[in-house]
Amino acid sequence: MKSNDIKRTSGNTLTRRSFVKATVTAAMAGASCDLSLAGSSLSSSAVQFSANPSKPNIVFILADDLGYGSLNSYGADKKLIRTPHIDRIANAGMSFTDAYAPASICTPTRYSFVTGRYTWRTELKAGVVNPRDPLLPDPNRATIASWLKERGYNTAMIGKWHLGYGDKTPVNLTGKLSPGPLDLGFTYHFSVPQNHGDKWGVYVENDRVYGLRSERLQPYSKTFYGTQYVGLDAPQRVNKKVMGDLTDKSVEWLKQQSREKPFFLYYAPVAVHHPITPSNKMRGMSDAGPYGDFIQDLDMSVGRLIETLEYMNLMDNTLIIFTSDNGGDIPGTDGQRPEDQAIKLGLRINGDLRGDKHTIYEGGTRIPFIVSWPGKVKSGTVSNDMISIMDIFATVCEITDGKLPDSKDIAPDSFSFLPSLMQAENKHERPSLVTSDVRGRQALRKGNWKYIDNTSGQGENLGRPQLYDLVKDPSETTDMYDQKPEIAKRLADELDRIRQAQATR
Ligand SMILES: [Ca+2]
Repeated sequence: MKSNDIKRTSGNTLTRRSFVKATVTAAMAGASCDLSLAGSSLSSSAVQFSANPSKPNIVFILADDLGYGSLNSYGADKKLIRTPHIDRIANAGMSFTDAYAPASICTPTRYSFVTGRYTWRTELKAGVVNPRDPLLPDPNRATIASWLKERGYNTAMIGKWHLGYGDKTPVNLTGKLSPGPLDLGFTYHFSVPQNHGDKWGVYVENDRVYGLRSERLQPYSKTFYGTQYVGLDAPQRVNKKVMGDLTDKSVEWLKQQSREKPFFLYYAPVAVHHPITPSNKMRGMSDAGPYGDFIQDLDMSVGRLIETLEYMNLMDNTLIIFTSDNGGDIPGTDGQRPEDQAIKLGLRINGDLRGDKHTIYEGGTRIPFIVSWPGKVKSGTVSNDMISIMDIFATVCEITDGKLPDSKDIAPDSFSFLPSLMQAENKHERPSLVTSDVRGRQALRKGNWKYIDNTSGQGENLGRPQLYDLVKDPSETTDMYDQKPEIAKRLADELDRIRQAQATR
């Protein structure tokens, strides 16, 4: 990392430097800049930029359960896994050290991305949308897709959805799956409806099960999760081919785009969520077992999207964001799972962070977050600014309109990080951020501090609150709650205020 990348960031960054160094910078330092993406000019301030709204193409890639330490550019050992395509985006753009998923599980992160709103403001206070639950986002609420569609974008959601379909429980799987993504502003949709290996066992295209032949249901064998497949009369997904299928669909959709009309692709690959099913092509290619192979499948998919954009000469006007919906999963039950094998081989799935998917600790919610935008975002840079996946909506609003929406009903909890991308002098950073876990327990990060409330989404007491200094103690080893009661109180009060409010931006 270049020293000026540290200096330009604010206040407490020097104290964070050692932690950053251990992760993001390790791979950055050795990065070459022989990239067609590289080379850029900088706007001196966000204000200047905001006066010139633009409509870049936007490709948002949301990996599933990819941990903070699972890319070479975030410190993963190249002797174990290789992620050249994702690293290439990092080398060409900006990597964030302090980016967060809104929650340590799938659905809340995906809801917050689409709406720019905390999921716990809805009826879903904990857990995820189940396979036959209705659509979680309200079609009357603006989404990032409806926002962009109104501004002339072609919009597509391809990949894992996990936000439900229809308006009743249980949803009729053989009927019209509406309301759904098409009612939220996406003009094309092709999905794994719930999870990799889910009991639907099929794909959804737009508002129907893909290739549905009849209403016949013939349940058969068991999924990875132990439940029976529904047995829909439609082409069944083959797990090790799903990454390839979703990428094929994305490439196909990109090939229909042109320079005449901007586009927004929300691509949600199923890797590296269990079941761990690397493709035949990637099997055995990593040195971290099948889990490493599956990470490399993810990388290969990203490479295919980049290649397509390049062949179509669309790269120069395309903003790419790559991140993960929550931290890596460390099952740790019998030690036989591919994730466990990868850890035994030396892969530090979540880097130095404590905890994993489902938990309230940093390993559950802090995620790799990389943005490239040729000519706008300076290549090979690192930012320590605290941002959230939930902030993409407001950032996109500022890019397209030069300002945030007047109505706080739109993206109510979303803060634009465009000033961070532009390395602006006067940044309006988000003041604090709430994260949550599988049980709906919440934490508030503010500056160096993280307060864990330890009340579940249903109001159940899960233990006493905790307090960590994430700068001095990024691995959350020492609870400071007793030593710093006044800080704990201040953060607890702020968390209460955020819960009571309808919007925070
Ligand atoms: Ca996930």
